[in-house]
Order: sequence, then structure tokens, then C-alpha cells
Amino acid sequence: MGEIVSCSLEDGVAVVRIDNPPVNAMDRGVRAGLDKVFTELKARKDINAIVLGCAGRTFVAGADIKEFDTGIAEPGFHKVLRLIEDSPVPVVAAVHGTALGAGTELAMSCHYRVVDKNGRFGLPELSLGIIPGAGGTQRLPRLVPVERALDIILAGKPVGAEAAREIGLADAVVEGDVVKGAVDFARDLIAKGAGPRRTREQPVKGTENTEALFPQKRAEVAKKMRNRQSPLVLIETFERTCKLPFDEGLKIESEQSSKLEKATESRALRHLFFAEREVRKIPGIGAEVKPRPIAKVGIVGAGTMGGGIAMSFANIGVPVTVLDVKQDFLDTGFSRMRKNYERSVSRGSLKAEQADQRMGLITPTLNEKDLGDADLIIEAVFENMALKKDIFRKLGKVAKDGAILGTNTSTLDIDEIGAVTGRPQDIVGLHFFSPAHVMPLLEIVQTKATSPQVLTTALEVAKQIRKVGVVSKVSYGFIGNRMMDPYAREAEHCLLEGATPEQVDGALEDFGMAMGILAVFDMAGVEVGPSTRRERKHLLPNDPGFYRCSDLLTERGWLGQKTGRGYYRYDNPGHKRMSDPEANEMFWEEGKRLGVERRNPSRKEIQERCFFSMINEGALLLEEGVALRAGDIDVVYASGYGFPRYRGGPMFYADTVGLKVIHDRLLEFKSILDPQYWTPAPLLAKLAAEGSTFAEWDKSRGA
Ligand code: T1G
Repeated sequence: MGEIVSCSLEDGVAVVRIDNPPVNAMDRGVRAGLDKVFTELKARKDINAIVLGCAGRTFVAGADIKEFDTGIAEPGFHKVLRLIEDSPVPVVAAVHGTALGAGTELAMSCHYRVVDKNGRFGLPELSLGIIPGAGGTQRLPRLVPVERALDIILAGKPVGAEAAREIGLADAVVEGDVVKGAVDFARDLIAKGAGPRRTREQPVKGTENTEALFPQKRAEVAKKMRNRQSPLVLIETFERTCKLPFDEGLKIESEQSSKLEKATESRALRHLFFAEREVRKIPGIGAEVKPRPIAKVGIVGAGTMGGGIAMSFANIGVPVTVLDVKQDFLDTGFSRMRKNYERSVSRGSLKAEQADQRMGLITPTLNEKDLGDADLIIEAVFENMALKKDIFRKLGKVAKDGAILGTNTSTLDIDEIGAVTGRPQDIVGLHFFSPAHVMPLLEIVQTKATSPQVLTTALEVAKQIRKVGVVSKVSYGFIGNRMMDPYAREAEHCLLEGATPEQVDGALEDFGMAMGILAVFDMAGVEVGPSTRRERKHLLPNDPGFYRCSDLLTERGWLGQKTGRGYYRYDNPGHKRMSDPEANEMFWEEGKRLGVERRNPSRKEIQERCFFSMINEGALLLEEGVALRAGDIDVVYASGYGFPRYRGGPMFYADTVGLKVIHDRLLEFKSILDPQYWTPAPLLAKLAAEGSTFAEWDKSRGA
């Protein structure tokens, strides 16, 4: 293992290289190394310029996020960056890969920036609930105008090499070895006698009409980033510092960023950052288990889900064959895919030729033998066990040896499906979320027989098609839908008790859910719930009020948006969701008929009943081993169910509320509501009694 920070001399130019795999995080070791090397270089008289670059796949991709939990140790960022900026000779940053957060701040403390043509600069701190804390809010607006600087950080999206050069963030774009390019750039500077160009000494750009800018940005953030603190603190920091001298501005930045680091919002987002990487690690399956190569994919069913799944693979250049039983079905499916691509083209997120190229990768067929050379076949037909078994029996014969057979079922027993194929070890659940070419979550369902290599391959496939793959064991509803059941049950029951859909969804959206569950049902089709419940009538609780409202709506054909009314009315010019007094009256009358007490639950009670019952179900999933980690559950909800990321997911949220508080509230509900639903899960009761958390439970299992 070489030095984390090394330095070599090339004819008067010092080349400083950071080597801290996997992403050159600017942790204490890197800061100490830079401190040592630049202190030494400062004293030398035989150096005319310095180039600062990184080994490995990327320039510094940020501070070490783990350090926020332990505290930033000395030497700190400001000391090191100031030392670099104070170099008596020009310092040129050589940027490749993704310079993110402290990486961009480090590059901006250099006097010049040379970037590889595929290199990018980003300040994604808001995605971690913080603001740039190493001078980014002070140096960036001295390189690009204030408004642009603010937008770059608010968007959190990386800026490409050419764009960076155009806005003044980079000085040159090179192809090939970026360090060599930077050394050549440095030699030009020396030849021109150009000295250091300290960013902090530059004036802030574009401060003319900032009076209007900040209120406008606050209004935008209030809409797009509801309930978030860090974006507002960022705007306030810019507003307070853009006309101040650098050092005064830097002081305010530090105060603001350290405040945010300790806040729940940032702890929640940092939790999700690592949880989204932890989901790829399956205890007991080591790096020696290699994924199978997936070069060709087959899809059974050209419906909405089948088409979306096919697009996910075509989007990464993998050829796909889509099988269906009728030409009509294929034609409808392919025109739907074509329309989806055209929509992306019209939005400018895709070029027309790219859309054609991707459609060209998707081939229709009526003959299942055409799936015989696929490495992975995914079935996506409607939820019917007999139909799925028939398909998998055939696939068991048609598919080549070593092919992986996936099912997109969301409710059916995959062990039972796998058993008919004669190759249960190659079976895995691949539960996509609609629209499948958009939604990032992929529940990967491990059966009793799924082999470690098939599971590893499924996780790798998820990464390749840019999905977040989370492993679940076979259980009704896997992780997501299983926990959705009590959440939606309580939302519905509140209607029988006198609440309106606006009150219920309002409480859930206030909490931060992207959309209230009743509005979600109206979007997906109110009849979906009743039809899946019919498949498992024998498993339903003895409760006449159980999802009674959706049954009533379905009986009347009020199926939601597609019929113009459901829990809400949509039969208005903009198809906006409007209150429906007639439906509300129907819910309340039914409540009276069933003898349900008219309790008019408060906003807080609605939130507690929906989320605490969901959390309790999550605890059951953990002790049953259906979910591997509480963190996995949080990733499922944040990436697939519109759970607010700044709350970290239901299990992280539970830890912030306190498991004892939740445990006791469940028992209170047990005494005032239907007791069959409110028994605390043994794991929750145990952790509450111990004063422990789900996070500690995860840690204790080394999960
Ligand atoms: N700190 C600690 N660990 C990190 C890390 C970081 N910044 N970035 C990545 N890792 C780990 C990650 O957990 C994983 O570990 C491995 O590296 C590979 O990552 C002062 C305050 C760079 C685009 O937000 O976006 O600077 O699971 O699987 O898909 O103002 O990592 O293998 O054990 O994600 O190729 C700002 C975070 C920090 C960027 C690469 N920076 N990183 O993606 O690999 S705040 C960020 C990423 C800051 C300053 C502020 C991505 C990546 P393991 P990976 P990848």
C-alpha cells in the first residue's frame, strides 16, 4: 500500500498524487498527507509549479462521510485548502472522474483546473442534508456568478467538463492522461510567467441583482424541497455572505454547515447513503461468488410492466426479446414503449436517434423458443398462479442451461412457481415498480432454492440497469407491500371513523410522503386492492371494516382517475383531485352501519396509526428474516414508496421517535381500536425495553 499522498518532481514541476481507494475520500489521512507535502513544497525554491491529481477511478469524491459521525479531526479542511491556495507557485488541479463536495472545493482552492473530457464537478452536499463546508459557498461564486453557483448546489447534479470550462469553473479540457495535460498546462503558465491566482482573492461575481434572487430561490425550494432545512440554510448562507469579505463569509459557512451536520435531516440522508450501498452485501455470500454475464434478455408479457422492464435493459444496450401470445398484445406493447421513448425525446432527455437505437434492441416474438438463448428471462404477466405456473413449466424446458428465470409477481408464492421448472435454483423474484423504466426500486426475492450465484447476478443486474436492488425472502407482499398493508388499512379505517380523504392524505403528505395513499390508490386503480384480496380471502382478518371503503368504491365502479372518481373526483378540466362529498357520505354511512365509533382522528393520530403500524410490521419482517436489515427496509421505502428521504426511511424514523414511545402508543391504540392489529412485534418490544434501536440491532448482527 503506497503513500496516501505522494509527490514526484518532473523538471521543476511537482506532481502531487492522492491515492485513497475506492473514491479518494478526503479523510484525515489525505488531509494530513496534503498538509505535509504542501508545507514541504512551500519551503522549496526549485519548484515552479505544482500539479495535484488523484490515482484510481476518480478525483476526490468528497469528504469521508463517515467522519461526520465521529467529528472532523485535525488538520481540518480550511487549514489544508488555505495552505494549497497560499502556495507561492501556481497549483493546477488535474481532475478526472467525479470531483464531488470537498473534491470540487479542493480543486477550487487550486489556482487553475484542468479536467479530463469525461470529468465532472459537483457539490451534492444537499443530498446529505448539509451545505458545502470546505469553502464551496465562498469560492464557487468567485469563479461563476452567484445565481449559477447557487443553482449548481441546489440541483446537486454534476457539471460536465465542457460546461465547467464555459462557466469558468475549469480552465482547460484535455483528452487522455489528465495529469500530463495539467503538467503541460503548468509549463505554459511558467513560460508565460503566470503566477498563483487565488480564488479567494477574486470578487464575488454577479452580485448586481441578488435582492430578488434569494426570495425567488426560497419560493422554489419551498415547493420542490418541502420540509427540508439544508436548502434554506444554503440560500441564507449565500444571502448573508455574497457581499462579505472571504474570511467573514467562510466563518458563517462553517457555523451553518456544522449546525446541519448534527441535525436529523443530515443523519437520515447519510444513513440512506450507506444503507443504499449496504443492500448489495448479502451475509454469507462473498466476493468469490461471481455474477453470471447477462448479454441477452427475454421478457414474457408485453404489458405495461413487461414493456417497462424491456426498456430498462435496452437503455443500457442489452438486446431484449419480448414474447406474448397475440400479435395485438405485441403491437400495443411496442407502441406503448415507442410512446414512452418519444415522451423522453420531447422532454429533451433523449435524442431521437437514441430512441430508435433502443427500440431497435427490442424484438417481438410469438414463439417461446426465441427465448432459448437468453441469459435472463423475466416473466411479467398478470397475477394468476395457474398462468404463471404454465409459463414457468415451459420456460423450464425452453431456457438454456444456466439461464436465470425471474418473475415480476408482487403477491404470489415464488417457491411454488419455481417448483414447476425443474431448476428451482435458477429462480428469483424480480419485483419492479410501475413505471418499471422509471422507478428505481427492484425487490429481489430469494426463494428457498435460489442459488448464491443467481442472487449475486440479480444484484449486479439491478446495478447495471441503475436500480436499487434490495433482497427479500419469500413472504406475502415481500418487504414493501407487506408493510404497506397496515399503513393503508389504517388510512382507510380513518374514513369510516369520520375523516375525509383530504384529511388522511393531507396528514401523510404533511409528514412528507410524496403522495397520500388514497390518492395513490386512485392513480393505480381502486379495484387492484379488492382483486388481490379476493385471491387470499382465507388469510384476511375477521374485520368487516377491513378495506371496506375500496370495496364500496369498486362495487360502484368508482375506480379512481381512470373513471373520473374514486376517493376523490377528477372529472374537472385539469383532472385535479377534488373532494367528493357523496363518496365521503358513503364512507361515514358505512362506518355507522358497521358500528364504527365516529372518532374524527387528528392529523397526528392519523400519522401515528399509519406509520407506527407500518414500523411494527417492519419489525416482524426483521425477526422473520424476510428483510436482512432495518436499513434495507428504509431503502425500499425511500426508493420505491415515496417515503421522505430526509426522514431516513420508516425504521430510521422509528429510532428518531424512540422505540419505547412507539411501543407504548401501539398499546394505547390496542386499548381504543381493534386490538387484533396493535400487538407490538416481539423485536420492537425487546428493543424498546432495552432502550435500543433498529440501527443497533443491525450493527449487532454485523448485517
Ligand atoms: N465517504 C465515505 N465513503 C464513500 C464516499 C464518501 N464520500 N463515497 C463513496 N464511498 C464508499 C461507498 O460507501 C462504497 O463503499 C465505496 O466508496 C464505493 O462507492 C466538506 C461536506 C463517488 C459517485 O456525496 O456519490 O464533501 O460499500 O459504491 O457507484 O463540503 O460513491 O464499497 O464499502 O457509491 O462507483 C460529498 C458520495 C461528501 C459523493 C461513486 N460527496 N459518493 O459511485 O461507488 S460531503 C458525495 C458517491 C462533502 C464538503 C462536504 C459515489 C461515487 P463500500 P459506490 P460508485
